[in-house]
Amino acid sequence: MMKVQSLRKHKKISENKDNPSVSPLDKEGIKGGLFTDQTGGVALILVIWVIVVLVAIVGEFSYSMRTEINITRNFKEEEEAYQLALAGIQQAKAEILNAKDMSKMYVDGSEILIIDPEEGSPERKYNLGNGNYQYTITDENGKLNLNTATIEQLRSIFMNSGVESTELDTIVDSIFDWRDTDDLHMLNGAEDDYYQSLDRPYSSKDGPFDSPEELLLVKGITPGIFYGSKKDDEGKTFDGIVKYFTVYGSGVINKWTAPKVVLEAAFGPDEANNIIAQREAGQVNVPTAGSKVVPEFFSIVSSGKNADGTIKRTVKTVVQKQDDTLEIIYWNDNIIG
Ligand SMILES: [Ca+2]
Repeated sequence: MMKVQSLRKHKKISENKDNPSVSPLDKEGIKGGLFTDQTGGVALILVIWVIVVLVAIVGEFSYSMRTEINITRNFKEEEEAYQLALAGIQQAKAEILNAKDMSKMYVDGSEILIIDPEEGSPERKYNLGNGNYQYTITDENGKLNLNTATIEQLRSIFMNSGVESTELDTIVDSIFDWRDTDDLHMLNGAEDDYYQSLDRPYSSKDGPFDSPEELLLVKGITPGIFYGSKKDDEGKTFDGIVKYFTVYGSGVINKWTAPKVVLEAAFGPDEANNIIAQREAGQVNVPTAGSKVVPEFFSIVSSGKNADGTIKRTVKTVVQKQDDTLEIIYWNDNIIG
C-alpha cells in the first residue's frame, strides 16, 4: 500500500514537470520547499528580528553618542568655569596689591571686606565670555587662630554656630586632642584609638592644624557644622564655622575686620558690641590699643559659573602679602558648595 502511494506521488510530480501551466517558481518551490506558506513566515520573522536588532544597535549607538557629547560639553563647561574662577583669583590679587592703605580696611554692613576705603563696597561679580565669576576676600587676621584658641573661645564659636551644649564638650576636647602632641585623652576628647576604629581609619594629627578644613577630620565635626546647613533631619540649623577660623597670623584679632561671632569669642559679648558700634560710627581708622594688626594674610574664594549657572567651580587660596608681592601659601582647587 505504501509503495502504491509513493508511486502515485512520484507520478504526480512527473506530470507536473511536463505541464507548461506550472510556473518555474512553483516548480522550484515544490522541489526545494523554500516558498511554502510555512517557511515564508519563518523568513519574514527572521527579517523582522534582524530589523529589530539593527534598530536596537542604532538606538544604543545614538544614545552613547549623545552621552559622549554631553560628557564632552560638561567637561568643556567645567573647564571654562574653572578658568573663570582663576580669573576671579587674579582680580582679587590685583585688588589687594593696589590697595592704598591696608591699615584702613574694614567690613561694611554685609561683612564685605573693603580693602581700599576710597572705593567703597566693591562689586566682585563679573561676566566674562560665556559665564561669570564672583569672589570674596577675607582678612585672615579677623579670624580666630585654630592653633592658639582657648577652650572658652572655641566653645563660644561653636555655640554661636548652632552646636548644642551636649556636643560642645566632645568637639572642643577633640580639637585639643587633635593638636596636642600626646595621645592622652581629654575627658571628652579623641585620640588614635578612636580614629583607628573608624571605617576608614586614620591617625590623630598630634600637631598644629595646617588648614581649617582639617577640622572635618576631628571627632564630632560634621560637614553641616563646618560649612553650615539648613534644617537637617533633626531640625538643626548650623551657621558654619569655616569662616571664623584661620591657621595664619600671630593670633591677634583685627577688630575692624572680625565677624561679630569672632569678636564675642575673643573679647566677650559686651566688648564685641562696643567694637561693632565703633565700626558703625565710622571710626575704623583709629586702632584700639593693642589691636593694631598689619594685615598680612588674605583668603580668596572665587567661583566660576557657566552661562545658565548649572556648572560651578570654586577655588580657595590664601595669600601672604609682603611689601608689593603676594605669595600663595594655601591652594584648594575644588571647594564644595
Ligand atoms: Ca593628641
